[in-house]
Amino acid sequence: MHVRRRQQLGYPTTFWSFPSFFRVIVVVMYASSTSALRRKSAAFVFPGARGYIPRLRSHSSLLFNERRFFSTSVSAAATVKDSPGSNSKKTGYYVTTPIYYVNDKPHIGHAYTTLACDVIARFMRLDGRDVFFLTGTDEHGQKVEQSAAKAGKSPQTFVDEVSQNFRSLAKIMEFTNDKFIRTTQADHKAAVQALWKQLEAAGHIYLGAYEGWYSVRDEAYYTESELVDGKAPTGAEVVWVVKEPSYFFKLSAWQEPLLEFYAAHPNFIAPESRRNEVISFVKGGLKDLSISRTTFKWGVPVPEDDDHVMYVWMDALTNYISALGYPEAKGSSPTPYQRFWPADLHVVGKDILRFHAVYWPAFLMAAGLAPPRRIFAHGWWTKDRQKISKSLGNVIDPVRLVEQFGLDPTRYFLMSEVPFGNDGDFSNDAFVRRVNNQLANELGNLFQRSLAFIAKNCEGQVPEPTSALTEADVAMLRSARGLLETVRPLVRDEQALHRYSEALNRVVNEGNPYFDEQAPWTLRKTDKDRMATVLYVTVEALRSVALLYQPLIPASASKLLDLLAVPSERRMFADVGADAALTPGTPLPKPEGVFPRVEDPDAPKDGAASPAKQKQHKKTKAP
Ligand code: ME8
Repeated sequence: MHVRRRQQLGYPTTFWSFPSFFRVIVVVMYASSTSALRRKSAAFVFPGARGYIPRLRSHSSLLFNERRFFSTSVSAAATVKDSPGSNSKKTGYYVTTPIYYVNDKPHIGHAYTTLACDVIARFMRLDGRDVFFLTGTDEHGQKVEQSAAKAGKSPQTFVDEVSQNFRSLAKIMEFTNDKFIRTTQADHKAAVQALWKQLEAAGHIYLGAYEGWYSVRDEAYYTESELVDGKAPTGAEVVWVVKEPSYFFKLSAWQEPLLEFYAAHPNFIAPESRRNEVISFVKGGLKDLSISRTTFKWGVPVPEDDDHVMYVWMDALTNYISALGYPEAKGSSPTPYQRFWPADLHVVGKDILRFHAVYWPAFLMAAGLAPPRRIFAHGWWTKDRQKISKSLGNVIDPVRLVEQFGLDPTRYFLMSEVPFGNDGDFSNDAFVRRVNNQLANELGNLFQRSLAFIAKNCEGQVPEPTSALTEADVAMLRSARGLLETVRPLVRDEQALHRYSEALNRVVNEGNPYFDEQAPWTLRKTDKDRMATVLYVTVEALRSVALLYQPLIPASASKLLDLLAVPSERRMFADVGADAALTPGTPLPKPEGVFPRVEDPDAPKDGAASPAKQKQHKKTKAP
């Protein structure tokens, strides 16, 4: 049989792309499955619909077989992980943001990184993983000390106030971090000192003297050859540090081990271009790293030498393990450290990749601890192609964005506008276009018109699909139910967050023409059974799509699932498939719009602003 003919008959074409010996095995497996199983397969499409089984068997068993392929590949993939320093006791999934300096209030860049981690954390939780999501604030160092002095406050009072802005942002943006760490906490300081002692005991720290360039803004040392026109390569001012006593970490000894580590763990640094940059930096030669200062006091004291405070990056990087209770006492049940370390993913901006991909694994390996599994460095947001900075007056305040446009539109825009890893330029125009095109015109529209039609013509209940499925129906359902298999590797393995939202959009954008072509408004007059089937397929496909939109636009996706009467206990990704399909006859709430169009507040006004917009935005804001 030709593939085309097979398609017409509704066979899954993926099946025919397997080698023939494999197809034989599958057919034998299928033939040996009991009739009870086949009955169950029909129930996957329309659960509780025993009466439909004889008529729907061919299509539903097809979907059932497909599902078995999926579940096999998922469980295999879930157990195979790229795991530098793999810890066999580890059960959880650990994702972190950088901890942010508290020299100023948060801007769009900080919101962006934490949002990306929030989407990943929500995704992994819905996918059944035991997740720990960490964010927090980096409160020591010269930069913070200087900002406090400028504000006329003691460093502690200053950091308490500014850190609170980051916590408030997390509330406003509905971030689901499990912990918010502050480096001024006593337990964190104790952990940093413990790591120092561990490194010292292993012979990796020595006392010397530092002389050279330092940038307070970057909290980084630079060599003469790295300077560009007398400034740091980042454009930050540098100051000459007059020879002062300093402890050093023997970073030079880690050049070869690091290169070997990168070679053995090709997924450790992403994206690929950044990985290459790090490798060539390390190949260029590593110098020992000054890890203490004596000319200011706002830091963690060096154990047994409190003339020195520790280099703020050594202090800050340790947050990823201090937050898990390092150095914990051994217990019988797994401690947070045992459950979650090594981290599955550190998400950082490209500006701080070197600290995470070079210094951090070197510190850990020297202390005999496992390095993290992966570091993803995302790109930079600019405004009108210029760096965002207070002095240029072009800072974008994420709280204001949420107030102007609503939370979910803001989350959606930030996660889908720019390929994750690339730089992006912010504009209200791009915001309005993207959100209106995809959320209002495509997703919102398909929901609204299918549910409004059902409310009018099916007594406001999930319709009963009483006619056999056509090829178009099967294709629509398969696209929606196959989504999880498409997006899981994009989020979990590649952090291609823009491709994740693109994949969801593709299915929605397939749903609108499906609905148009099937034209239930015509079927209402000619074939009511077929009309009900088309409506059922549409809302059942939308159910899978809405489940998968949850990490990106949580409040709106939850509203969509409410409109489909999906019970709260059936909203995990395990429910995306036919097992949890909508039950015909379930009463549906009165349909209402979920995605009002957004407007550019800076655009010239040509009429009244939509009051619906204001209403929606209020609803999606955090309490
Ligand atoms: O570097 N675009 O803190 P930080 C995108 N405390 N992301 C941006 C951005 C922009 N324009 N501006 C900032 C520190 N970010 C250290 C980290 S971690 C152990 C210590 C984001 O307040 C991005 O994630 O300067 C960047 O890496 C981070 O904020 C820098 O935050």
